[in-house]
Amino acid sequence: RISDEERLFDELIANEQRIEPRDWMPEAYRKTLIRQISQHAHSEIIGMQPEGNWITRAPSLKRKAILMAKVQDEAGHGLYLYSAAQTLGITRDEMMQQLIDGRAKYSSIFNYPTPTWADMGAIGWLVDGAAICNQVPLCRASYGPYGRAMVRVCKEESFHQRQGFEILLTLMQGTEEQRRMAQDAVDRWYWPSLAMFGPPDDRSPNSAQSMAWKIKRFSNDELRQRFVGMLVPQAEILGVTLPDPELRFDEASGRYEMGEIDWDEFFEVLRGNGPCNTERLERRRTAHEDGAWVREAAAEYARRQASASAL
Ligand code: FAQ
Repeated sequence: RISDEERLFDELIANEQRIEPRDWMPEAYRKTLIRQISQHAHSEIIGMQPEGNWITRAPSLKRKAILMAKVQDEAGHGLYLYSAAQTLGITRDEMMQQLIDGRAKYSSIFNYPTPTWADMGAIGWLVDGAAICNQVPLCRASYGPYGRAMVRVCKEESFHQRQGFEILLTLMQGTEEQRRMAQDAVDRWYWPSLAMFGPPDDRSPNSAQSMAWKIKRFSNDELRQRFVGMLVPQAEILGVTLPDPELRFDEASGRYEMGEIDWDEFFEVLRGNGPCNTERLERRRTAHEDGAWVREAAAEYARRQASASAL
């Protein structure tokens, strides 16, 4: 027998209405959301590092100002998402501890290095492009605070994607060496950006339930298809080649056929064995420890303000 509360929850979901923090929800729904939203928040925070690597070396003052603004947006998205996760009953301290202990996941994509300036272009174009494809449907996620956070995040991501596209376009209109640098970055980021959407549908244990709860609206493979469909005409404008010789549009099925993603590599990265996993976590851990005095000072200041106003 299902309870009245559960019936109401099911009705809200069926009617495309939103679940809010104080509403009753199944424990598994709460857990799934904490998992996904905290992983998403961690991705934004760890995701600041690959691009942070180029802030001091951006090729002009203008490029530097833009890149700084983008990385700051990522910090903002992370904080926004941690706040959304906190409405589900987990504290920020717990989430941060899970991340720095290496118990939490964050997107595989941020474990790849950024050796050249063109990587800033490829990240904007491909990584933010994939993020938009994945996150626009999340604006309609059934959990209110998550869906609303996504609206603002997506607006900022589209600016990020345009700036990446524009970096690549500038390089592609430059010297032979600059064109080679742009193509090399696209070659290195293309496959990992496809893997951002997660494992194939038949190996995605969470998808069915998350779709039934209307957290996810499309499957991992459906979103990957959409992403490739977006990239193909843009790659043509850029003049870059997508590094998949098997990629072609199949008129009959209306789908893109593509080469096989290296799933062994993907799962290795998830297990902590990607090219930069250790470095990324170490950096976050050090930043957290170095920032301890700031958190303590802020907490002490808040305590004094509260006791002063109580007088
Ligand atoms: N990396 O059953 P599924 C950004 C895990 S965008 C690592 O399919 P689900 C913006 C998955 O967690 C990047 N782990 O799982 C930016 C699960 O493990 P668990 C962040 C992955 O949740 C741009 C297991 O595999 N975006 O940060 C990945 O239904 C530039 C089985 O998978 C989001 O987080 C992966 N790629 O679908 C920032 C979007 N894929 O938890 C800076 C929100 C899968 O059971 C610079 N998240 N896994 O132990 C989602 O939409 C979903 O969580 C998916 C995965 C689609 C990522």
